[in-house]
Amino acid sequence: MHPAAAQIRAGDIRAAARLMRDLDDGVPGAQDILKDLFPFTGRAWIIGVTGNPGSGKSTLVDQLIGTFRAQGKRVGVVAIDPSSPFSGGAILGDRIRMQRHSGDDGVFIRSLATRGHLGGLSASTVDVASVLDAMGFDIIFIETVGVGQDEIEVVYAADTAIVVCIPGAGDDVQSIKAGILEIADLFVVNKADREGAQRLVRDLQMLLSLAPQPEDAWPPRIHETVAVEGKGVDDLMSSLQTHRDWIQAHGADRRRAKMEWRFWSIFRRTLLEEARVESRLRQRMPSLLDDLLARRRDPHTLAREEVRALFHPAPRLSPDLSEP
Ligand SMILES: Nc1nc2c(ncn2[C@@H]2O[C@H](COP(=O)(O)OP(=O)(O)O)[C@@H](O)[C@H]2O)c(=O)[nH]1
Ligand SMILES: [Mg+2]
Repeated sequence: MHPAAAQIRAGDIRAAARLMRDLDDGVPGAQDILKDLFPFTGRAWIIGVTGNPGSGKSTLVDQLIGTFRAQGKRVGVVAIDPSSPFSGGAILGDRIRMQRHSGDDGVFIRSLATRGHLGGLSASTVDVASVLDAMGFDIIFIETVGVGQDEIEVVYAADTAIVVCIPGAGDDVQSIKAGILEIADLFVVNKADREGAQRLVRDLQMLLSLAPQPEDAWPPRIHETVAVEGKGVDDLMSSLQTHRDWIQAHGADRRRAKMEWRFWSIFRRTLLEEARVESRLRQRMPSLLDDLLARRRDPHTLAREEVRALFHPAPRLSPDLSEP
């Protein structure tokens, strides 16, 4: 076993934090450590929480951490906020919000900077969660801002997916993205102390009834909460447990689908990385861009040619064969 993997298995938080940072940064070699940890993963309950910025995800997670800790569970949190990779504002915010758990070694909170472009966000987030999984954390929250497809996919990687909505202008049912309805196991209408919460619940119920589920599927539930006051958190918690029981009884197909999703996500990233190196595209990019901007070539044809060239490199004729 890689020494760092052994340290992490032994509960070394610093070694774990270092590996998570390296995974997030795409440092070569980090995946070798993860490889040794992988056999010890698959035990944690991964709960994805997504929703618009400011909807109260961190506040809610903070409440749920408290409840899980009261049950003696160890809890990890991976928080991602693509809106603030530079300012670090949200990262600081999350730290402060969850500060009451900062002295608790049964809680580990990690904010990712989401430098992972090239479709790397989803893959590296799940990898980071795997580190916590291998360390024996019972519950792992993945908090993402529900802005792009990638963030939605991160939630798809979870065992249980919570989508947080709030009443009020700009965050009503119309703004609930296609794709999110399908992935949500539990809807939370947070800030239920505000006007319009009940209407939002009714709208969600209607939307769900319009999208008929297969008979054997989990019927998504809707909960109202006031996360700042802890209101509704107990009910949400009991639905979470019910969902957990449900996936343990009926979740085999789902686990397969998620593993397949994870594989393709890594495959896509690996392919892009390899292609970038192999084709030396980076070096050739300036002249390619000149051609594209001058409309001498079009990006579709160019991309296809580059991909074809990777798989079918032009045979290099040896000098004596090429001469007649
Ligand atoms: N009125 C009200 N405010 C809330 C509630 N939950 C969270 N907030 C506030 O909403 C703001 C954003 O919360 P935060 O948890 O950081 O949202 P996130 O960006 O989704 O993680 C904070 O100022 C919270 O105190 C709630 O139920 N009611
Ligand atoms: Mg947050």
